[in-house]
Amino acid sequence: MRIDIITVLPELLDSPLGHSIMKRAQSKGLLEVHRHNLRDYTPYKQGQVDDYQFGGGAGMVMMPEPLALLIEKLQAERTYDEVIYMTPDGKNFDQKTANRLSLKGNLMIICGHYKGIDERIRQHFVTMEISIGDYVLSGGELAAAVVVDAIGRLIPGVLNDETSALFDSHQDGLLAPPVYTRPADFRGWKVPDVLLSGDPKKVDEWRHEQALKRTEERRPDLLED
Ligand code: 6GU
Repeated sequence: MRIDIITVLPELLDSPLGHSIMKRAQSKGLLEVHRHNLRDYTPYKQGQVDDYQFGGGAGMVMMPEPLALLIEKLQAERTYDEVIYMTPDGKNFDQKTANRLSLKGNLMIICGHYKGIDERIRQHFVTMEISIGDYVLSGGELAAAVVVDAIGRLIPGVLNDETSALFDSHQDGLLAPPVYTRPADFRGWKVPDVLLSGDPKKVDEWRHEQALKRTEERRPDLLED
């Protein structure tokens, strides 16, 4: 999978995408992330990419011209399955969306700043708008990093058995059960006996019960559908 990210702050994406599973996905050649600095594509002086909003009011808006030039340059090079705009008024991102996007070949992600991007870019180029939750971030970059991480780890071959996504919270619509490691007795706090029983069927049953219990207690909304 190839992901092209349009941003005015490419450095903000270095660290989140440069370690651990995201690093491995890229060095294995299963994921390519290309960042493009919007300022390199502006026809305006001094790298200007934003301007005052028509109608007045506080806050700058990202101008359509630099975005259109960069989006069209990328679209001339390959076909994109989705052109995604990261915005707090987008559709809430969830595991189902991550699963679906992980099967795509080419994605473009546009990170907004300030008051956002000119509406005409959303109407004419963007095919999907994503929010990562009901709060406001300073820009779309950290949200884009979240989305790329969630998608990237699902690309076939990225995770091995040990890190398998199959038992993640949300993957089966339930929260994950509790986990324990050595020692079996830490300060008198004991690991549940069933996990030491060596009986895989009992362990599976216990984990499923615990997942259900956790979901009922913490996220009953997940059990509604
Ligand atoms: Cl995608 N962008 C920004 N700026 N804030 C957000 C968001 C995105 N998702 C939640 N808050």
